[in-house]
Amino acid sequence: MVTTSDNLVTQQETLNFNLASYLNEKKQLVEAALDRSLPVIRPEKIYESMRYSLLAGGKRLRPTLCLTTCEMLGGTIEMALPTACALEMIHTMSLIHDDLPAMDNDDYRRGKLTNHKVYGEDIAILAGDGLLSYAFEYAATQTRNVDAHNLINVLGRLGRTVGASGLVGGQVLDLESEGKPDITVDTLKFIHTHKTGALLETSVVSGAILAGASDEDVQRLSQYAQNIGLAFQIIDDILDITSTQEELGKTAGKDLRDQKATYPSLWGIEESKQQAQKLVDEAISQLIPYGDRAEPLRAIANFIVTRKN
Ligand code: GRG
Repeated sequence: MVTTSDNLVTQQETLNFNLASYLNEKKQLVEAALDRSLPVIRPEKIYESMRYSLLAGGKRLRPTLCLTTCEMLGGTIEMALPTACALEMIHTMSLIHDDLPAMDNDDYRRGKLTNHKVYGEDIAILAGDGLLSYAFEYAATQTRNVDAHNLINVLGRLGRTVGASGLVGGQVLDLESEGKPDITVDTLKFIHTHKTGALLETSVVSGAILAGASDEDVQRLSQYAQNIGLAFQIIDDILDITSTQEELGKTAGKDLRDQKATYPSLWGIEESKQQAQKLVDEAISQLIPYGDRAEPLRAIANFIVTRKN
């Protein structure tokens, strides 16, 4: 499978900031923390199943956004790492459940067989449940040197993000929209701001809150994140059409097969690319007050539209 950022070095050289090595460094940090976070104990099968998906790779974009934002605002990695891991646990559980036969029904994820293909549907459902509850336990018990009010704020936002007003709500509307390729752009936007955008937004905003950000900063960075969240999904829809299974690590061409309305099906590929670029430009404009310190968030926004998987 193509790794996160192989195609970025040339582009980022112009900015004198090497995003590829920045992303790799953060990814390694997060993967080591995730590995430590979840030892195998009795009953082994459930822990093995949780670890199978949690340590299966992926870009680790959500934890990276959390760490990067926290550092940009003067916080430390240590302050944000437990929440960064929790975000990845939640993201991974949503992928496990999304891949189930009752949902999107996919056999491959992150270049490997999906969790239910290896462990069975019963254990896959429970692995998702286990990761979801552990995410909250882990962030609540492992966070250090953060004001308690700020941590509670983050935990509350995480809850809202996964529930019916976030991922669950977006997924329900997505399921209801299957086989209806004529849904409106408004409905599509609702699905994706909830299913995909909400967790990306919470990743950025939680990093800010852990660092003790002002309301104004939270507002501004939330705007940045909403824009990159939608751009991320538009590009995801395009990649589903233009990439191979090998590049994506999951089945390609699924949206067409499942008769799903997507941004390219409503707008065409070129217009979709332009809209994604517009959203990224808008996101980057929110970072002006942070000057050079925002270079990683700027580069990540650009990466969203140039990524290949
Ligand atoms: C959250 C309680 C709870 C239930 C889950 C199944 C479900 C409800 C929601 C679906 C959420 C979902 C799978 C959204 C898709 C988001 C998306 C674009 C995933 C791909 O993200 P990448 O490209 O993946 O960052 P990697 O593998 O790189 O981490």
